Amino acid sequence: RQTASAQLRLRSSPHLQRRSLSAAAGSHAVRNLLQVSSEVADAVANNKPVVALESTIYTHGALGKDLAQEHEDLVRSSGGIPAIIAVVEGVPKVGVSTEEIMRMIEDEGTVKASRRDIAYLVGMGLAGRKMNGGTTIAGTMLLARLAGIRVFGTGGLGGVHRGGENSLDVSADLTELGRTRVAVVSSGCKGFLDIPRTLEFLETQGAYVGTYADGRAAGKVDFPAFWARDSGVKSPSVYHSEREAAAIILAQEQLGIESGMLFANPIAEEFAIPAKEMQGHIDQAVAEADQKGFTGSANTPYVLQRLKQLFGDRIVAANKQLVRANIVRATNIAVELSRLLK
Ligand code: PSU
Ligand code: MN
Repeated sequence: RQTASAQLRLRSSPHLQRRSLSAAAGSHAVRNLLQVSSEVADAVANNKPVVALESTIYTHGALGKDLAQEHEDLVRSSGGIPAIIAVVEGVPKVGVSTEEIMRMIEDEGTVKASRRDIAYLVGMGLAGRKMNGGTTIAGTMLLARLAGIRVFGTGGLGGVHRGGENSLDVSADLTELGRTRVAVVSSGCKGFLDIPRTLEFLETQGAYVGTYADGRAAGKVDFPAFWARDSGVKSPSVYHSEREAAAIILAQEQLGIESGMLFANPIAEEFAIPAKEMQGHIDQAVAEADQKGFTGSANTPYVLQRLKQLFGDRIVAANKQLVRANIVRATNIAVELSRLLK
């Protein structure tokens, strides 16, 4: 173990680190448009453990107004530096304040912002029409990468929707993982998605997918389904520790492989809701969304909101807990990565 660590340290020369930043991140134009808080900029420059946090979860997740502050506190108490990411009044920001998030929650016009929406919101802002955007996993990864952030903790990844082979409703989170080198820690993806096709798609995109083994033998670990620990589909890979995850992230960077990585983290047993218990409610919510025409980017928020009504507080508690656990796991990975880079 010592030897591997020494090797990783040796190879992380300042030269390699500089080159590993994307060409765009170094350009004047990006530096002028992208606003990175001084705390986050300093932390990135000095390889401190920065953790990106998405804002869609606050603006469109309906999990409560204090969530952003709770998450920031959690990153800090775990030894990291939080970087909430959003488009605030037309400005793409990394290191958004919790006051700004509050204002975005209150603004009914706040857009759910994926990759396709970023330049639109920023361009409109430049033209004088200032809009807010809560960034999805895809939108957050894109901006995190531009700011040089390597690790991102969140709830659930978007995926291939049921019937996606016909509707082509495939979350841009998946293609983002194929093209943007950021490590995402999530509880897999929602049980109302088509998980086998989601994993097939990620494989095609060249995105690493590993699940925290939690003491289980590799062959026994499912890719998790958000509220449920098991999805019935085996995880393509497993990791056994945060240090292993950090080493995998560093290897990807030093090999210059540009794709992102997904480190799945199953929900804790005591908060988990077995898939069988949820199936009926999921089927109902998905069917309703279909009938009422909640397609595209409106699908996930509708289904989540409906499940909350159908299933009650237990689902909210599970959702909150799993996001917290993922943020702690992400922070621990960032801390390990920071050690490897010293
Ligand atoms: N999972 C949640 N709450 C959410 C989302 C996922 O528990 O709000 C959001 C994430 O931001 C994710 C997005 O990136 O939904 C995926 O949406 P779509 O399927 O439209 O790409
Ligand atoms: Mn979609």
